Amino acid sequence: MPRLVVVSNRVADPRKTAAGGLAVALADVLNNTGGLWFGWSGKITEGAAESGLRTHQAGPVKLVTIDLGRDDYDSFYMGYSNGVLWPVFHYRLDLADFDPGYIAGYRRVNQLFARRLLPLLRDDDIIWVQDYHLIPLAAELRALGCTQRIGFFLHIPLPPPLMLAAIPGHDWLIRALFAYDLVGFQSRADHSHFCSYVQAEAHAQDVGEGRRRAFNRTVQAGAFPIGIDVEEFTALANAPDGREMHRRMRNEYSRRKLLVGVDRLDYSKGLPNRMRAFRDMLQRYPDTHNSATLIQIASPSREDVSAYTDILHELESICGSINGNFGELDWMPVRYMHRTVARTRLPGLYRASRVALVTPLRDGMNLVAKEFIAAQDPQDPGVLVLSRFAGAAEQLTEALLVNPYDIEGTANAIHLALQMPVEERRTRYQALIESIRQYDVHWWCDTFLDTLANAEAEETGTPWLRL
Ligand code: GDG
Repeated sequence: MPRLVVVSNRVADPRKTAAGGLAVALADVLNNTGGLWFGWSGKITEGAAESGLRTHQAGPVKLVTIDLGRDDYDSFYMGYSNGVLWPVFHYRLDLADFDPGYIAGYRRVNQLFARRLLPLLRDDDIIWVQDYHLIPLAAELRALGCTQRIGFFLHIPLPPPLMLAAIPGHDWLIRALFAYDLVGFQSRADHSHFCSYVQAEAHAQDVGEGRRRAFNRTVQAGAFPIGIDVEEFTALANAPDGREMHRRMRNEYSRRKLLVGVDRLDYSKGLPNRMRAFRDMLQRYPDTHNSATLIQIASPSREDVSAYTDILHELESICGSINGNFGELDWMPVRYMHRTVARTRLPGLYRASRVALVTPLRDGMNLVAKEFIAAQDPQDPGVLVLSRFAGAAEQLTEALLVNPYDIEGTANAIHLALQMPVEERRTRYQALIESIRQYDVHWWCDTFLDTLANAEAEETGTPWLRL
């Protein structure tokens, strides 16, 4: 059995719970398979490029991390990854900062990762690289002579070709994907953007079975929608913390229907639009006054990026005005918390809620949508209001799908969700839970790794042209 080597920007102890979709999914995978997890320690130190590796055994998983220098952090992490790729890949060209200095740092850190990882590899390892920070990693590893199977999974969306083409050096970036044996996307839409891009910009040939040939290389690509560990999440809902949270929420809100939103505080998650839709619903449907409360958890994320400070202020201001305009002595329409809630308590909160609002403007997948359904009581399930722009909308078609830019339409859908009779809630829930069970995190991992193991190997002797 080959060893699995996962490489991602950040590494987390898989035995501890984490806030963040990627960390949660990878912890599930590695806890089951064991192996090596390589990435950045999260520490910034002087002379980092020469400093030692930090190694830590966490159950079946060996964690190996490196530090970054201040310049690398600024240009690789803050600059290119989160100032260029994150906004553009989420269709926010207006928020991108195309500083020409960033790309050198991005390249330098990917080279550093390759140099430090290579001596740790065994001949029959399978390497699985995660997400947008590390797109050129396989090309850098290949340039150092690495011949192992390497797969890549993009957790965030891939935008349509013309939007991608706004990134200076976009051709370099996409060409780097051809150093992988398999490239996975969250949705069919993302995969089709990749196919149209490589056809339009690189005249790629479709050589069958999901394979595309360009730049003298062939790569296999496809959609592998990520899922959750349904069993683990259901067990959390029934564990003492989950039950206690459920009981407390039910007691506290016994006279009211609860709506819930749980997101990292990020502009892609559409939080201000969600609040506007909730306010619009309160305005147009007086029956909801005193009878509906929205709990919004916005867990802190990348606080050193200015776009995040802006969204924080915008959100605080809308929530304040909703409570100021509609609140009563004994009713606050919105309870907004800018903090992380313990993972063990989330299922209880989801289960006590009649409606979940998952309304990103763009999202690779969105695991909260799946967690909410997994936590429901099958006899009295809540309703999922889901943005059509979340990758999850391709699978979860029995949710109430909304366009989060359409405030009035979203407000109507929230009202409909609050009024939905139990029979319809059960029917929708059944379809949703079946899909979530079938395409869970184990399906995601097994399908990706099987496809990677069986991907047709590149002809031996094809030299990898340096990027
Ligand atoms: C990326 C893509 C894709 C959130 N707040 C708290 C908390 N969370 C947990 C949730 C869930 C996870 O974080 C968030 O999942 P998302 O899917 O929304 O992910 P992103 O962090 O944006 O991650 C995304 C994902 O990768 C996986 O591929 O789905 O599209 O953007 O698990 O429960 N957890 C705790 N406290 C919080 O306050 N404990």
